[in-house]
Amino acid sequence: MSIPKHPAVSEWVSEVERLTEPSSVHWCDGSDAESEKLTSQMVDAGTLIKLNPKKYPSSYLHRSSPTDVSRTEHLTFVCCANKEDAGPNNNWMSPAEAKEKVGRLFRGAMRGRTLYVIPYLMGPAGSPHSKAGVEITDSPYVVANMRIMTRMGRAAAEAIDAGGSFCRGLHSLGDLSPDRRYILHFPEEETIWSVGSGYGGNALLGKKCFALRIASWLARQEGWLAEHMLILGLEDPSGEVTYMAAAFPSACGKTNLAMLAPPLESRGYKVWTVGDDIAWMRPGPDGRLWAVNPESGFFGVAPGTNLKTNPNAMRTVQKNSIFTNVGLTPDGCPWWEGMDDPMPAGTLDWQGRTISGNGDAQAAHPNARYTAPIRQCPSLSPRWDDPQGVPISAILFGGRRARVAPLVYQSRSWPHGVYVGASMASETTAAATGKVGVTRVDPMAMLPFCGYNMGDYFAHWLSVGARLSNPPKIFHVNWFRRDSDGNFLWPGFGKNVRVLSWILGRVKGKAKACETPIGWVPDPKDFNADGLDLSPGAVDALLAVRRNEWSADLPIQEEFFKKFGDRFPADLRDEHRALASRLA
Ligand code: SAT
Ligand code: MN
Repeated sequence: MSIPKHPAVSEWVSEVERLTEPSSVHWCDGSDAESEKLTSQMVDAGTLIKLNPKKYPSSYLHRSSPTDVSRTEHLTFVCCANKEDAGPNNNWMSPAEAKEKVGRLFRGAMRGRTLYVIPYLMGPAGSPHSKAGVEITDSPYVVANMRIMTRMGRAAAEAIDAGGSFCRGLHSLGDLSPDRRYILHFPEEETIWSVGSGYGGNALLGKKCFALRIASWLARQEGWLAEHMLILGLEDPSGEVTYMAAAFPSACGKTNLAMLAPPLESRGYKVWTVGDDIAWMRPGPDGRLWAVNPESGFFGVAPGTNLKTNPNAMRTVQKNSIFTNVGLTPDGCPWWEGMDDPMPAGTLDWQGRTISGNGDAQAAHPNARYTAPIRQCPSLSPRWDDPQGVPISAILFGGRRARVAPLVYQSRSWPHGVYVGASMASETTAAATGKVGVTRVDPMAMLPFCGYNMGDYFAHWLSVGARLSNPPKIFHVNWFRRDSDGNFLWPGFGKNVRVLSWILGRVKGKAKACETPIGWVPDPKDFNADGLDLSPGAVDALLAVRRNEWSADLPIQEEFFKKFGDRFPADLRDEHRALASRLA
């Protein structure tokens, strides 16, 4: 059966029906026939525009409401009984207040609309890592995206019926007004309420809401990690594959790294994609950390993606994909800034307007997205769906930083690595509403996604490490360092394989490194920069550890850590002090 029979599901659906008063109810089975029917209804309603079937078969464009284009962190809340448990990293509302205030917005919200019930599974079928959810939504666009991003249908129904436990996600578009928009998490009830937005991270409740915020809460109780990380396998010239997980904030290149196509001069290395956004990782009986990708699709940033920066993504989105807020060419193809060919005349912008000739008009919104099935990725790892997951040998933390952080360095130990993750900083991007380019501390790239007090989260990281006899080595990378004229020092993209291969060398105990106050950095003399066409002195500048810059960063970290009071682990305070004294 493709639809769960467990009474807990039908009872909850009835309850939501009484609250939201839809005109009809549709239980999604995830079938092709269902998808075709829903899609053609959306085309008729104008929610989707069919793209050129020769160039982009079975693919569609969706234009969102202009004020609903990214995550809204200020409208996102954790609603647990005790405010301290949500921590200073989350907005908090008491569960009673939240239900009263936002319950009102759900009352009658689905009048004249269809209520869709989406049973879904996060993670491979039959995996001890996996968890089930049910999302109720009045948005067929959400159904179409969830069908790509999660496992809908039989695997989900079986998991729900077998266990009877599932994450409840209630979503309504409401009136799409930011004034009546709330993304609420009730971790103690494994429940999500989202109203007033149709945007990915706010509305595809399996993704950030369940797989990160609720899952991180569960993971702490159950002894595992739910992380904002890509997972890749790096195959070396001998054919051996080593798995790495990497955390970068939204729109900082996780998808590009996960699908990295090494250039010819790196012959012999190959990257296999396991996931591009979320990793669920747990200690295995062998003392290693094992990871699965809970998702089954990509919700990637379109602008800047092209055959040079990410050829695998370009091939992945060639069919069965949904494009949101990109431009539309006169021959019915998606177009965004940074695509390989120049914008064809007559292209419409992301709101369907003709583009004026003055040259600064944007065709795509900077946070325009594609939703595409992972199975279409040419670099897809044969183990992406392995119920056991893959063993992680290296964890990378990375920010977008013009200064301070070198291209790559290795932490001194697991606790020091946790400190490196906890203190990482990055410049903000268009993935969230607000100012772009502001540097903020974003620990493990989880600041918007950790569903509980980050002081406890850091302690949990330390305790997971203590349970691993063979923990991954922890690194920090920064592709975004600039020279004094503001130019990027590092070419990035495919060339990042140079950094991955140094990391692999460290994992295998083969690559040389220099000890610095912040950790182990490649020796500029033996860092392979041949053929990269870097400016003179770039390697030294990329790898430099400038004590004055680092010392200036310490008070910023300290101020951030202070917010967590007693919940901030003493071991990390010690790491902070030790770094300060190494820098002095
Ligand atoms: O949150 S989304 O899934 O919409 C994308 C992101 O910001 O990482
Ligand atoms: Mn993300």
